[in-house]
Amino acid sequence: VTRRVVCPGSFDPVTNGHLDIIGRASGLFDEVVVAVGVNAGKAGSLFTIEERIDLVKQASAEYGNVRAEPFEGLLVDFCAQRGIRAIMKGLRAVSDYEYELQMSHMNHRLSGVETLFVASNPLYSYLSSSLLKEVASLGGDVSGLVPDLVLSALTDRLAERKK
Ligand code: COD
Repeated sequence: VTRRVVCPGSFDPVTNGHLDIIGRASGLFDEVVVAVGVNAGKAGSLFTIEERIDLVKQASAEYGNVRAEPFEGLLVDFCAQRGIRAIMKGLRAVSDYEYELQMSHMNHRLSGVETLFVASNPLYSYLSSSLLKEVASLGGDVSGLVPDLVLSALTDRLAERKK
């Protein structure tokens, strides 16, 4: 059997924190499907769904067993449509835990899908896409927190927005 796992999120844009989890999933499973939320809760994303998927694809190309797909609606439906029985999530801090635990119970109740939690790499445990965007938009140096290709996409997009 091919063991597959889903790593879901908004990825607006993908950071080294996300990539740490994706890379670890890639080592544990035969295939990783990164599910990029079309709406994913947050109003006004900086990158379009196509751009977010493209950045994930490029940044995770080196792993060889990672693909990225858009998703809309319930995550459990995305998993069920593909016959995938596990979701992998990173836990950064206690603040992530409550909401993640709540979602994992709900998802399990809805479809029986299992959620696997891995402890975030301490190098990136304070990192979120929203904080990254805030710091970058105010002129802070975010190099080292995202891959170079994401850094240049971010720099370009923020410059366009200023015009
Ligand atoms: N280090 C390690 N892991 C990280 C880091 C970091 N620095 N940053 C993020 N992560 C991991 C976390 O596991 C996180 O959950 C994931 O990456 C994605 O992060 P984001 O911020 O891109 O995505 P979110 O939190 O906005 O994504 C939320 C979902 C889209 C997964 C969620 O809302 C969802 O499943 N929605 C679909 C609708 C649905 O099914 N709802 C019912 C849920 S019970």
